Order: sequence, then structure tokens, then C-alpha cells
Amino acid sequence: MPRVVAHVDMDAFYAQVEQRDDPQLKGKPVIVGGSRMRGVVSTCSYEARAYGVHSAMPISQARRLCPDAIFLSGRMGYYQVISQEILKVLYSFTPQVEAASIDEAYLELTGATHFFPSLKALGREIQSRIWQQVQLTASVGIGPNKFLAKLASDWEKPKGLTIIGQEQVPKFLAHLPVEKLLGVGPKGKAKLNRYGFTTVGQLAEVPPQKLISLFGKQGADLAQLSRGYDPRPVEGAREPKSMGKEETFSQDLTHQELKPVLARLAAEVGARLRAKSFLAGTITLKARYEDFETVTRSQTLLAPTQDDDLIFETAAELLQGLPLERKYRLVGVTASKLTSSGQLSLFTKPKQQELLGTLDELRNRYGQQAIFKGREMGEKQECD
Ligand code: TTP
Ligand code: MG
Repeated sequence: MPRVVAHVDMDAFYAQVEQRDDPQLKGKPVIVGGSRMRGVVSTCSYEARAYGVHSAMPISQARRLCPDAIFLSGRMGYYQVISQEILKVLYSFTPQVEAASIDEAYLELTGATHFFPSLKALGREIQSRIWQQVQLTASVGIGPNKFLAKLASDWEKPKGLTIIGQEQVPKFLAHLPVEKLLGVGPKGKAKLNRYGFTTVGQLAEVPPQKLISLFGKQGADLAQLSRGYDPRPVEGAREPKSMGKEETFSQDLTHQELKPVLARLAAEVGARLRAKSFLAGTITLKARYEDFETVTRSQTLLAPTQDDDLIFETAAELLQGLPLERKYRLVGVTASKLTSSGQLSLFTKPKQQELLGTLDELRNRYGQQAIFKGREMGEKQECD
């Protein structure tokens, strides 16, 4: 089966964030980086690029080129937070997401395309979900591998959407300068140019053996890349096999006292599943008695879930199977058999989804204890 890989790259990332947050900056040349006179440009808005300003240029030079630009020193921590929000959106398409830098990521979409009428529709959906979440524009490239997907996302920035089908590969590569190939730096470029190779198309016409005899091991890579072949996998962060949360008590609890604890643990496990866009197929209850004997009980669900209520109800049901008369030092709730929740909206009740989303947002902003369900309170506990 041919692969489908997407590369997502935010447009003028730091500058666009600043323009989003301060409407007065919209449509103006904005340069982010360094201090007023020292240091280099991190990035600049497309309006500033029209003056020839670009990343890594000394700020002093940028000032000469575009004296009216607005210079900002940037908010690194804040861009990181936004980067995480964008990644979360991407995880709703596939669990195989490789964050390549603060503003770009690869998505392995092989096997996920049948949810969309076309690759174009899929690309537009990625752009529009990012926009809905963070009000920022991204360029998206889709191709049969990482190299071509990245080439595609860069093809018509900003707000670009370019799809490179297998049959179009030669067309896209023919006139591409050799230095656009992975691993070809200024030295490599100079060497290739010396041999008369300036475009990728020229390299693709040379028999691989000849490239290997000229450039050694790198010659083999050049032969592959120039023909649009790139076997590198999309390396997502290793997927967790389970997500769990447990609590050891300062004083042993009775069986009756465990339910509110389970409710709290279930809520935390549910929030973590939702944050990482996972569904759990199995819920496990762990308990440790006062003599340190430890037991686990598991239940496989009829349908995978990320819903606090179902996680809690399952854990509470498992608790019924544990002895009433014993004392407990620890309980834990674990979700396992994890799958991606990319297509969740097709199966779950939207109201419940909405409620959980709102709860997650409140807790992210004000802390886990900001809001919780009544069942998380013990009988003797009262609201402050
Ligand atoms: P890029 O994606 O290379 O650049 P960009 O998003 O600003 O612009 P575009 O993709 O539309 O061409 O880099 C992402 C961010 O990384 C960028 O906003 C700022 C930071 N960065 C630096 O700090 N220094 C650099 O030299 C580069 C290239 C980027
Ligand atoms: Mg970018």
C-alpha cells in the first residue's frame, strides 16, 4: 500500500502568534528575535519578508532593510504552550505524530485516509482544525514519504496545501536545487555543483552506482532521494501501553471510604486519555491491603472509552469484588488497551464530550481541584 505522510509547518510561527494576540500588528512587518540592535532574527512576518528580512539575519541588518518594522524579543515559553496545543490537534488525526521542531510535525496517515473524501479534504481539515483551536495558519504538504511531504508543505507558503502524488514526483523534483536534499549542506552543494549537478532532476538521471563511486555512502542517499524515495518512518513518541494513577493513604481506609478516591482517580485517568487522544479498552483496579498484599482486577469494556463516568463505574464495580472487611493502604485505576480517539466524534454523545472538554479546560487553567463531581467527596468531607 502506498504511504500517505503529511508535514505540517506553521506560517511565520512566532510572528504570527504576536500578530494574533495584538491586532495592531496585523498586516505589518513584525520581526521577532534578539534585542533591538543585537542578536539575530528568529523569524519575521511575511510583510517583513517582502523587504528581504529572514531568519538568522543580524537584527542590525534587518533594521536597515526594514526600519519601520516592529521589533519584538519574543515569548519562548508561550510559543511552546501553543506548540503543544497544535500537537494535540494533530493527534486527533493519528497517534503517529512526530514533532520535528516547535512548529512542524509529520503525520503518518497511511490507513487513516478513508475517513476523508480526498487528500485535499484531509489537508484542509488539518488546517481548519488547527485554526479552530489556536487561530493560526499552517501550511500542509502531503506525499508518499517524509521528504516529499516536507517539500510539499514548503511549496506554496503561507496557508499552502500541496499534494504530491507518486506520479507527480519527477515533476516536483526536476528543477529543485540540489541543496534542498536532506543532508546536502553548503559544502555538499559546492561539491555537487563542481560535478555539474545543480538540480535534483539531473541527479535522478545518473545511475546509482555512478553516484556511489563519486560520493561514497552519500551517493546512495542521493540516488534514493533524487528519485523521491525516502524510507524513514514517522517516529511518534513511543505510545504508552497504559495510563494509570494510584494513591497511597496516610491512614488505611475502609472499603466504604474508597469510592470517592476511585472517582478522583478515574477523573484524572479520563483527563489524561483525552489530553493524549486515547481510548481505553480495559480498566484495571489495583488495591493493596494493610498487610501489603496487592491485588488487581480488570474489566474489558464493551466499547473503548475516555469518559470519566464509565471509567469510574467500571472501577467501582471491580471494587465490589474486593473484601468489605479489610483495610486498604492503596488503590489505583489504570486504563489499558489504548487506541487512538481520532474518530471519536462519530461514536460518542456530543453533549458529554462537550462537558468533559469544558472540565478539562477549567482544570488545565485552575488546577485539578478547581472543579470535581460530588462523588469525589467523602461522606465527612465538605466543600471549603
Ligand atoms: P520555521 O518554520 O523555519 O519558520 P517560520 O514558521 O517562522 O516561517 P515559515 O515556516 O512560514 O517559513 O521556524 C519556526 C520557528 O522557529 C520560527 O517562527 C522561529 C524559530 N526559528 C528561530 O528561532 N531561528 C531560526 O533560524 C529559524 C529558522 C526558526
Ligand atoms: Mg514554520
